[in-house]
Amino acid sequence: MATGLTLDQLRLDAEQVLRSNDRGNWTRPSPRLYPHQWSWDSAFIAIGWAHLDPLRAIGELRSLLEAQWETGMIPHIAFDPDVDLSAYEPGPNRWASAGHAPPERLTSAICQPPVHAIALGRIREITVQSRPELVAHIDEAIAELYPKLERWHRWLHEVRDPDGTGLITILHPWESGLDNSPRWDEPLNAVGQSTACLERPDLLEVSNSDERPTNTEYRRYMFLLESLVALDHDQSAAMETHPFRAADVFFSAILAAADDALSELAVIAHHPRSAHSHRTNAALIRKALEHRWDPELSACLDVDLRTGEALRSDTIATFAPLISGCDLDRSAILVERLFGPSYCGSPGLKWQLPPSNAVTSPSFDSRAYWRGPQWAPITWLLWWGLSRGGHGRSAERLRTSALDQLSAVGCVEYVDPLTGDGLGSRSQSWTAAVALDWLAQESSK
Ligand code: 9WN
Repeated sequence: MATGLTLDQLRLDAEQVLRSNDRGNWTRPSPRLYPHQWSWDSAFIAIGWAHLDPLRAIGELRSLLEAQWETGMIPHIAFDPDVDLSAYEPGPNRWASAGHAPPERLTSAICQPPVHAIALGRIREITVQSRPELVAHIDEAIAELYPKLERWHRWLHEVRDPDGTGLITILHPWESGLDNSPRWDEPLNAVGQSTACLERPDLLEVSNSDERPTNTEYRRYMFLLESLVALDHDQSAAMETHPFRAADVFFSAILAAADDALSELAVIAHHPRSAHSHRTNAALIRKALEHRWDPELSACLDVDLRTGEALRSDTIATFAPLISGCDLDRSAILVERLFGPSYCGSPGLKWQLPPSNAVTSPSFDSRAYWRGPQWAPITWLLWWGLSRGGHGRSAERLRTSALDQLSAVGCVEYVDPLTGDGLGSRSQSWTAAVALDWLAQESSK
């Protein structure tokens, strides 16, 4: 593991991580733990590639979109048929997605947060700054990819929010990307457990199984997968009857920011009249997030759609409005909370970076995956949201602390906020990608 790197060494290290996980036109999230293509990982990874090779960055998104379903959904995993399929579970056979996935493609059957349009916009920005001679090529690629991203967003708005509430429903904690976050404890505990043989190749790759979700959580994840397979992935049926349905504020906030990004891409892609509808969609989500605000907790709360109850946890999802964009009063409260004692300002933290769960929360566990550790792509989303919202100084605080941490621990998957230990995979592509993006800001200062 890299320790005590200078920023120049970190840049080389991050580049090496991307290059060693490169599979030609897509990138593994990590060499062994995640050997296939993951949806939101690829979006972050594309931002990293943009600093090395903008056309390769486009290739990353293009290859992911080749796995897009006819419906518009981008599956959360596009499986690599050349990898031994027992290397990652659940593999393609469990998802039974043939007939839905594009012909000859092996995919999962759920989705992940829609960071893709944000990534495409960022690739263009980076190219304008660093390789202006390539901007025309990027714009051609935007014209090619925009219709696919438009279908993806339309699917989310129409299928996962059929009543136009402004909040997107997720059908599996894996769709949130923050898998075993305490946000989902209550609805997940109400879900049955699969009795199928449980394969956990992931536990062979991490030094301590406590850093990964538990077997009970996995049995529930598998139960949900089996429920979706039993419906042959019929989304409208799942939206009525599936045993896990939650309105996800963090996912929705990312979609709002991505709708804004898509409105700018629409203009470049010669669809200027669509720009307005993307902005309208973003505004609808922002309004819905306002209604999800809990003044007592000063947090934006998810909803368990099976009970209609708010999910009262204090996790990183609290800060969803900083990503979607919100008014000044709300952002001032959230910035104060972000740097306050439950999050970055907790006195015990090694680096002042947001833990995935409030340090003051009873469910906080500094080593357990999404129940406490710090994750670089999440810090990146907050950094990007703060910069976009005009909170430049706060954004800069996150960026400099993140670079301090990365220089000390390298491009690991997640970090124990108390000890500063790097956890999970040692060569995580999205960590390397956001490191390259933050380092580029350093050189342009
Ligand atoms: C399940 C690849 C993915 C990330 C997720 C992260 C983890 C998978 C797993 O790894 O999830 O999708 O096997 O635990 O939670 O956010 O996209 O890096």
